[in-house]
Amino acid sequence: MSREFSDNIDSFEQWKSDIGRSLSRFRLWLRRNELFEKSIDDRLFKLQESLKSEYLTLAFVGEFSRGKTELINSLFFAEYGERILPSDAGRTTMCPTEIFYDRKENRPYLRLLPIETRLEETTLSEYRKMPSHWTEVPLMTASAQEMTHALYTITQTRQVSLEEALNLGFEESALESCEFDKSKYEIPAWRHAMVSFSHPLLKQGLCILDTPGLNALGSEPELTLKLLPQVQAIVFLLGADTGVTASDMAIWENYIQAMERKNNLGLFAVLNKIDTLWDGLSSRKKIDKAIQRMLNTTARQLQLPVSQVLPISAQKALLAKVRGDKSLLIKSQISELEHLLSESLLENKEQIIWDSVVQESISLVEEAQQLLSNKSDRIYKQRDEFESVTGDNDQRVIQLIAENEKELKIFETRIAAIKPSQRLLERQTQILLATIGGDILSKEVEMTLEELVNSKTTLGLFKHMRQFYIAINTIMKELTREAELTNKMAISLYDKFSDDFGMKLLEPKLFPAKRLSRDLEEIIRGSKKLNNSIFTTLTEHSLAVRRFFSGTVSDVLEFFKLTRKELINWTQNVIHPLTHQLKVQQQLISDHQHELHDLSKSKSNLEGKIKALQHLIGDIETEKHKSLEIINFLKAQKPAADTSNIVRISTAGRK
Ligand SMILES: Nc1nc2c(ncn2[C@@H]2O[C@H](COP(=O)(O)OP(=O)(O)O)[C@@H](O)[C@H]2O)c(=O)[nH]1
Ligand SMILES: [Mg+2]
Repeated sequence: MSREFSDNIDSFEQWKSDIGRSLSRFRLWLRRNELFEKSIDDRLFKLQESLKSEYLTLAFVGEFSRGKTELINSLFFAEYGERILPSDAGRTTMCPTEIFYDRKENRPYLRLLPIETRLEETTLSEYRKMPSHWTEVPLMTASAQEMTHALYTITQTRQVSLEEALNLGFEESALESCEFDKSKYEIPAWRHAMVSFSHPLLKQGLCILDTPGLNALGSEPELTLKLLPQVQAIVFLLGADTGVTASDMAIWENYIQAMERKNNLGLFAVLNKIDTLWDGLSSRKKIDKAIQRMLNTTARQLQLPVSQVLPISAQKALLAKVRGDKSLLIKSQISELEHLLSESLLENKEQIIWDSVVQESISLVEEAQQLLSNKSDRIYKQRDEFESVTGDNDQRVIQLIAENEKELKIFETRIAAIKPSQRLLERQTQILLATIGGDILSKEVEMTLEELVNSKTTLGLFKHMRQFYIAINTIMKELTREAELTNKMAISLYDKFSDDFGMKLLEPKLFPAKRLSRDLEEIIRGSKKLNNSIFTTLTEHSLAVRRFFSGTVSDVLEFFKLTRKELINWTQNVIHPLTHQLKVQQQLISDHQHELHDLSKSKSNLEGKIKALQHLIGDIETEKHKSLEIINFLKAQKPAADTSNIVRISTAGRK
């Protein structure tokens, strides 16, 4: 891929490590200021880890033989000097392939999941966690030839009877009988492939997803429902040699437009193989006109603005790169695509990291800053008290001791008074937990699974699945209602606290019931949308439908499991800033009391005590300033909102 792309990836890595470093700085800051708390430190550590583990995924989607694999070769692997990934394969041969660098295993491998696993109800995500079910092929990355040879195994096929092929989820119309034994059919030997090797871009977190055509998309709902929605960008390929065919349209309408509402997704429509329009006899102008005509037609059919369909020749681009032929490279028009990809991929990813990591980090720093600021208010007051003690005014010291004692008492009673409200809040979150508790859910899920297993017809399967959606929806509504109540309680607890103690506090972090409910809707909506397309293409394959539904069920279960975790976390964290503030303040007052008693014995050290507090104030001001720097730095990491040159999926279908 172009220099620009790797430069951009470099700056993305830089961006992430800058954020990571400022989180480290903040963790040190907390320790230095005696604000270290294990729960907060753990959270920060997790945020740092998630920064490191983020993959950037780019998927190539389209009907078979549009040149997806060839394009991947020319974009990423041209420096090997040959076709690393097999891109001259026949129609049924390629399985979905993920190419990435496995940081944990830290070694190259090719893992292949046998096609027979389709007979099991185990989902692809579950298989991912079970390496022993995959066949492993060694990868010798030092030699291009060895690599090519090893990767060729991805295209292996098997010969099976018609019945076996149908059982495995293949459609009869899509099958080809074998050349020598007409009673047998040729099917791909593998269901999924994972390639890990240490290419510079992959090492930086790029993951490439190569998908086969419509048939495989149709029989692997998990691919379309799970893998595709997670990617940062999709390149949708069409061929200039075929134009937009009915099956191209089926993929576009059923799978790509289905993700219409997804934000932060870069989508590119590419018209590949424009070299088939270059004929030696026509003038350049004539050829350009022909390409333009084709682009117009394609754009109309996809309902995209014509500027969003890019003409390229993947094959000639690969050739040009291997041979170092500059004029051919220009003719292949690959650079425009490279430019768009490098921009949108990173920009989308930055937005996601900003939303999920940086915003939370900022609020943690702000919370700590608030604490320090209340601490310094208290110390200013104590310094002023010392300064009001002049000469040998014993009376003043006695008065201060009495006032301080009173304040300490008030603190203690108020801490005690906050306990009941805290318990009330805890009880309310128990109610919340119960609404999404394991019991209620497992009853629902068990019922659904049983019905899924017992359903005689695919129609029955769909009916039960609809009932499941309704039941889950009811549970979520209940959760949202209870969560509103809980949030109100948290707000009033905070109000009471700042009134009672006369301290400034940040707003409590509310339980994000609305966001969670949106996330669940997203799962259900995706599932329903796919329902419709599976319903029309896959009615025969009840196993695929079953696997798909049990996939939805396990997604929903996983969602509620995470929600429960989030709720428990929230309960602990919402009270935490309050109790933490109280502890810090209480400590300050009781230290001050010691000092005052000291003064009542001898005032010889008054100057020294004032100086010490003055010093402390100076230190705190410096530290406050440092926390402000961290906040400002993090805020400045907000990705630019300019996305004008990215084909947003939300514009697809609505010109
Ligand atoms: N003429 C021409 N052929 C191409 C181009 N890109 C790919 N092909 C050929 O189209 C066939 C299918 O390519 P492949 O990458 O395997 O398609 P996929 O099934 O979409 O991955 C192969 O024979 C390629 O060499 C191109 O830009 N021009
Ligand atoms: Mg391919």
